[in-house]
Amino acid sequence: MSTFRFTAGPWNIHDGTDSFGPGHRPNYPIEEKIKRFAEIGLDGVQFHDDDAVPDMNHMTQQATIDYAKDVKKLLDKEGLFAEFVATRLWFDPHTDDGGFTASKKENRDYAIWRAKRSIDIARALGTKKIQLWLAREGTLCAEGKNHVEKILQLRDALNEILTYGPEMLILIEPKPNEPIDRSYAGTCGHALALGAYTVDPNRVGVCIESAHSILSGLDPANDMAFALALNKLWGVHLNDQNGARYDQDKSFGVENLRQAFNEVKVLNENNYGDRGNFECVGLDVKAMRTQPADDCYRHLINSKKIFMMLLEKVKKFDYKFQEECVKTQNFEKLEMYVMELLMKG
Ligand code: XLS
Ligand code: MG
Repeated sequence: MSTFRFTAGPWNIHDGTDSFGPGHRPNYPIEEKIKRFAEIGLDGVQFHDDDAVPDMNHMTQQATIDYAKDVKKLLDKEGLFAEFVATRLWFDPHTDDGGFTASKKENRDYAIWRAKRSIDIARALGTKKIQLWLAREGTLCAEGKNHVEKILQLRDALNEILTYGPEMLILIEPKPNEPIDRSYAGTCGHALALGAYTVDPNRVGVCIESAHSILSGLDPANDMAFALALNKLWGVHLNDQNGARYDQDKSFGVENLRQAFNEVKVLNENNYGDRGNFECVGLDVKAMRTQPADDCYRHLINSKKIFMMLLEKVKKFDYKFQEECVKTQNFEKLEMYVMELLMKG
């Protein structure tokens, strides 16, 4: 039986900005978010490198480390831990055309520099997890890059990161599209295959995000199972998504309840969470644009609550009954049992 630790990132509380309009809620300082995260019952915080050290591009290595150490103090004060640091390679002009796979060498060098600084920040925050959502590693123009060469460059970048941080673990967070339309590591399988060809395959795993699997046309619970089978599920980003649309980051379970049930089920069955702060339940959710400012943590509160409610259902799951159904191949019966389990009080 797993003990689940819940985490979220500062970006999960935002002003409501989307591609078509500005936000209408205030932008709260990180100090306040950290305090509120603790109040609503989260256990840890996830960071982009520049969530922790906003001006890192213009700071010396030592100043970056010192700044991150102060953030660690904020966490300690609230009794929270840092789950991971994610290198943000999609904001800076150097990353317009990709990070590790940018066309220009100077931009690829910038990406590696950022990844190394992320490791410095992770050390100061007390985490060994570097998360890579490879946002712009891919192409907008199919003929714009030599894809074979780029995929090898991606592997070489992983090697540089593994070498700079010999104690660090890399979690690739696969996503098939957006902000680019063709990603180089779009699925769990791509991410793990890339990791297998690095200098230290044992230190490359995945973080599976529900919405990203759905965007790939895959079942998130199945993706989690695949990674669990190979001992590579080192993080999850739970949320929800209404089909193959733009990335929605909806509250966990609000669109695909049965799928969400199966995500909780596969995590629980495989004792995900038993490795302490290392295995967290990340809630990568965003509030709707319409959400009032005075209740803008509601999506996180709801997502955790839905997870816990589904966990109760998971614990009631009758494995004997399942076995009977499997024996007689009566999957109609099993399916109805699951529906009743979910729909009855
Ligand atoms: C975006 C990603 C992002 C990562 C962190 O689609 O989910 O939020 O989780 O870099
Ligand atoms: Mg995510």
